[in-house]
Amino acid sequence: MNQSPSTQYPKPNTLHPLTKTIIFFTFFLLPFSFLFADTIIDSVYSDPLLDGEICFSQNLQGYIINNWMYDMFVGDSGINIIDPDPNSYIRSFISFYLPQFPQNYYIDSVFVRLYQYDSCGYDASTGTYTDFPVWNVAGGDTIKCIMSHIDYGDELDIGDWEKGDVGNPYTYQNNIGTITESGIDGYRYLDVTASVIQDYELNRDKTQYRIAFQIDTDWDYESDLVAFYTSNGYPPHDELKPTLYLTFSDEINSIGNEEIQIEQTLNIEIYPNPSIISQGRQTAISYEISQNTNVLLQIFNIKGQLVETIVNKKINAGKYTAFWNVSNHSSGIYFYRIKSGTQTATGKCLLLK
Ligand SMILES: [Ca+2]
Ligand SMILES: [Ca+2]
Ligand SMILES: [Ca+2]
Repeated sequence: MNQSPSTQYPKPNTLHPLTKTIIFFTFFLLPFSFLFADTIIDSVYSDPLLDGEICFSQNLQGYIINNWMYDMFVGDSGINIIDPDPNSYIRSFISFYLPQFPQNYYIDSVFVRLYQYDSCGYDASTGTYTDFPVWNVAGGDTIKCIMSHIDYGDELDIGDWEKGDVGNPYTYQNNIGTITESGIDGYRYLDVTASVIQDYELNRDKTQYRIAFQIDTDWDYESDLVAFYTSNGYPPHDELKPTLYLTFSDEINSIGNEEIQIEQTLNIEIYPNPSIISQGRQTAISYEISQNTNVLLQIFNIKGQLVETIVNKKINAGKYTAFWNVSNHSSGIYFYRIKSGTQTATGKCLLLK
């Protein structure tokens, strides 16, 4: 089986340029010594042979496998797409070959990125079309498109339809997260760190997912769909292809929340968090202090060099939001450190341009 297109380990400043600026901030706080850890970032496209979808056809009362396509549909077809095959419903599958694990490194974070280029939905209660699926069924207010962590092997076959369902032995974990709940076209991200760690531990060469709605069809004879691009060559833009972003660190304390030991006394929130896209060129760091004090908020690069001081002043107790304009900064790992009196908290972000 072919190896995925990119398995080398570019340093952050050589990461493939992307058209948008995206920032991930980790939820957890890290010891400041982590600033001096060595970090590897790898980006891997999904495997074109394993991108695809399975449609359950109402007319045939059987399954149709579609791969080698340039899109992945999730939802139901209604009568608009496959006439006269009403309400056939579709689940999509995606697969990434995992790069060789770099020696003496540990997984820091892994994100899946998909590009959602279309969606449509019909609201039977109002008789109107929207740009996102509408499920007029009991519980239909839940229109999240979810991903499950599965093993569907080296090819997509009809036996994979239920991989992702509770109780299927090839389902590692159903509903690992929401990949989209919006009709807005654009990138979608999901933190799959735990899933990829599990795949490495099982000596799997792939990390695989099923994408589905929690409701297969609403039987309103209208299409309710969301569509993502695959790796199959159209459109020919790498930045639109499904991509897995992996970061490895040589510091063991970068793995997972439970191994992080730090006295967390400041209340800090970061926007966007890892599952939200930063559409603009600045990001917000919110913090709350309980007493009047000096606050120092600074950004550092991977070498531990000061990049920018965001806040340095005495402020009253309360909740504040500081903004970091990233338009002049290159791709890579950055760290923020906030000091309030004797208290210090440190976090990490991944900037992709
Ligand atoms: Ca509908
Ligand atoms: Ca299979
Ligand atoms: Ca429908």
